[in-house]
Amino acid sequence: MHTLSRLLTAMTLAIISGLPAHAATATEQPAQATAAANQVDGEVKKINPEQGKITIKHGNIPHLNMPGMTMVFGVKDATLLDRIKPGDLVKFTVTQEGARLVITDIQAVSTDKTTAAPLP
Ligand SMILES: [Cu+2]
Repeated sequence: MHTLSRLLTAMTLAIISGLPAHAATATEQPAQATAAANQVDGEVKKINPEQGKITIKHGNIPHLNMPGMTMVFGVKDATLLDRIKPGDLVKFTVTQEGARLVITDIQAVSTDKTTAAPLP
């Protein structure tokens, strides 16, 4: 009986610890020296210059182990937000600083969505 409940506890813990996939992979992934060279495709959804934040529908980010999704990023320098506007298709560079994902560079590639590859 004791053995069974201990086994169940261990299994439950294993399941729980595997749940927050996005957060877990973000913190467990070691920083890579090549991160700065990895450009990510995205579409600007929202810009918040006051808080230095930007919402991007981004494509796959292999070096952060992240599939495509819409999420909020911080920016290294608020002036990066001056060159883009919501609706822009962009290429950006993102690195991990502690628990935060920070965009260190971003540029609009085209506002013509018909010629761009569709995001997942
Ligand atoms: Cu994401």
